Amino acid sequence: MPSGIIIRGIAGFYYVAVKDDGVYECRARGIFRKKGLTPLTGDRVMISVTDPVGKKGNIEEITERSSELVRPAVANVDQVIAVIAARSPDPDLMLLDKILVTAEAKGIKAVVCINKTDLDEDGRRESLREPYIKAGYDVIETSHHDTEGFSRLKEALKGHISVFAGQSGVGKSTLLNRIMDTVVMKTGSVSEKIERGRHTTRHAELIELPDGGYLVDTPGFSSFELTGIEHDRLQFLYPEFAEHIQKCRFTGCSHVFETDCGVKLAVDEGVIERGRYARFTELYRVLKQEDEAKYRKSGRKGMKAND
Ligand SMILES: Nc1nc2c(ncn2[C@@H]2O[C@H](COP(=O)(O)OP(=O)(O)OP(=O)(O)O)[C@@H](O)[C@H]2O)c(=O)[nH]1
Ligand SMILES: [Mg+2]
Ligand SMILES: [Zn+2]
Repeated sequence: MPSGIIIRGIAGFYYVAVKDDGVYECRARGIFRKKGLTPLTGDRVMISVTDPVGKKGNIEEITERSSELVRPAVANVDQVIAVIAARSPDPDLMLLDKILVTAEAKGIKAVVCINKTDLDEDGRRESLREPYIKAGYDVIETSHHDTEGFSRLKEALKGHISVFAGQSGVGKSTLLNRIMDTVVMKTGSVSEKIERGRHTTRHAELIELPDGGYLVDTPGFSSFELTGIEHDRLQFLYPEFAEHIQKCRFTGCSHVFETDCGVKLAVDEGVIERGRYARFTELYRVLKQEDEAKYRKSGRKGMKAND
């Protein structure tokens, strides 16, 4: 039975790329629906061919997913490229951190890409870059004129299933088109997008890259909520906190309310960047409130202090 990967799903049809044999238009077997399982773009599947000439078939089996993203709805992504622009639009670092936290929570490698460096006249990219390098992320700087950063990006994409994520207008689709050397995705100026009131990029699709690997371009978002992450867990999704947590005086330290905190000390010493930490505390408070609301709803009382 041929195996392949779902590169696109539209209205109940799944397009399955089979190595050296092109793309099959497939239906999913009813058995998946009964199991409450919906095939996702990115799923590795086994298909039975019903029409070899017209390239049609049925999805018979879905291989267990290594990851599952909701926005975009894609399975088996193993790398998130979080794209920000040095300028136009101004970087939304809270959004960037939420993307990174989400990737960490799902065990997906994350890379930061600072695009539009050609617009960076006052060296802003340096202060953008530093906190994330300190945090242990690979940071790649690009612009549509640059070649060095662009080759680093292509190298980073090789062999992975990656997604581009980030604000609208940072240049994700422009980067993808340049990688593919053709217009795969529509691009547009920020003002055009606002005028039309919609994004240029729509449904999730795996684009097979010339050097191997797949890339999913996603429509930019202006807001993005962390879901399914408990406030206690947030600290573990900041890689740069790890070595300082053990220096906290109190067990179960939240690194927000306590004194003698290893994380706070590292912030004061400049080892952890203050902005990253400030956004952590902001996210922590939001998640804590949500968790407390959930507890109240489920009728459980008496959460411990700092819990
Ligand atoms: N100056 C400059 N402009 C760029 C660069 N890359 C892209 N642009 C422009 O930025 C605008 C937005 O680019 P897109 O590629 O559509 O941005 P996007 O991130 O795909 O946006 P969404 O699909 O809405 O999320 C376009 O007008 C591009 O020409 C760059 O490196 N430098
Ligand atoms: Mg786009
Ligand atoms: Zn602490």
